[in-house]
Amino acid sequence: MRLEDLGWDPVWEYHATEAGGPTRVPGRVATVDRGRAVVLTDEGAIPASWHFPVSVLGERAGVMPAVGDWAMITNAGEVRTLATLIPRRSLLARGITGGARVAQPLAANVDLVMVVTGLDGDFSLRRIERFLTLARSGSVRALVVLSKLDLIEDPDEAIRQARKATPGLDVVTVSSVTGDGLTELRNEVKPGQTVVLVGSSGVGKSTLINRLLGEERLRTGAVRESDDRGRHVTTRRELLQLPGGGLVIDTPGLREVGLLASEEAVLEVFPEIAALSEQCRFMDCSHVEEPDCAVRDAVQKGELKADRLAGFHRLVREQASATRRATEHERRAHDRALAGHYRKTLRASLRIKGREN
Ligand SMILES: Nc1nc2c(ncn2[C@@H]2O[C@H](COP(=O)(O)OP(=O)(O)OP(=O)(O)O)[C@@H](O)[C@H]2O)c(=O)[nH]1
Ligand SMILES: [Mg+2]
Ligand SMILES: [Zn+2]
Repeated sequence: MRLEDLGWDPVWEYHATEAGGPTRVPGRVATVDRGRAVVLTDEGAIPASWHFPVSVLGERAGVMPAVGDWAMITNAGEVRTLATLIPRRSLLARGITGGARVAQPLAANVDLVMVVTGLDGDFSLRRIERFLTLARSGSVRALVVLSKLDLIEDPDEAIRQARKATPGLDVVTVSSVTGDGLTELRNEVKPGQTVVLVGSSGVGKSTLINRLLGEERLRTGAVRESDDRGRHVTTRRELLQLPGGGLVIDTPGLREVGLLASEEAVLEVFPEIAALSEQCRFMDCSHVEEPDCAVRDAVQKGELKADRLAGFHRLVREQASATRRATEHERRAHDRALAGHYRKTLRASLRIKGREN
């Protein structure tokens, strides 16, 4: 493994020299679990332990390490550790644009966000919009990927709507089954650049990456027949190298949009649970039965009252059923309104530009 193939360049090198010394080597964080990370270095993939907060070179406050981070790790000893992170060029995080609570880091040093939506029964403009906020949170360029092209007879209307709702962005249609659009997608992952795929569970992110890798490396899973939703097959973010250069990050499908919004509202009422959930192994942990759940751990240790967690679950359930009651009709209306909103915003920004000139 050469560092250059992982996106290493003279600027990273400069920082690494500053943070370096004979006992540290640079590498790129490929996966992050609680207290453990896998770091890709020129000696290969190395497991390293970490403790929150991890220091960042030249910055006062430490952070949670994120997939995509460049890090200096100790170069000897039985247990290698993440010694320090090199300042990020970009960070995608959930919760920043919501103006809410704690931001959860999703991926660092990303050049492009691919927002993936299926052209099957799960197609939703609103969801595309929700995922675009992630790209905006990190000021990273976004690309809209409409997947499962083989499953729709006449995709034109959906494509037209998606283009209209995302002015200024490229929209690519692909099928992992027929291979349509894969070359175009592959060309978007330039050597040395890092692309992250985001989108709901079941839209085919891992399948796409397997196609780009040319092998079945990532686990994929069937969607529910009733509504084409996925079953959260991918459980953690992972950075992978594509043959021929370029890096991709696979991510677990975030919760469905409505739930995500209500979930955030619920978390505002339970700030201590919001803070704890940052340490759960899974980003979308529901604190019910997932392994390594920091919230349930806290209850067990007596740091959080069981009543509070029960109250939290009750409110989440209520919100979820309220979301389910929203009819298809309402969703359509919302999508139409959103398309209108985009048109207006675009017109307004054109007017502003016109005035400046
Ligand atoms: N027909 C068709 N099926 C696809 C396509 N891409 C993926 N699938 C299927 O969709 C299902 C879900 O695919 P995954 O790749 O696991 O979806 P994902 O987005 O990674 O889902 P999570 O990991 O749960 O977030 C699998 O059964 C895939 O075989 C496609 O282009 N066409
Ligand atoms: Mg997946
Ligand atoms: Zn949890």
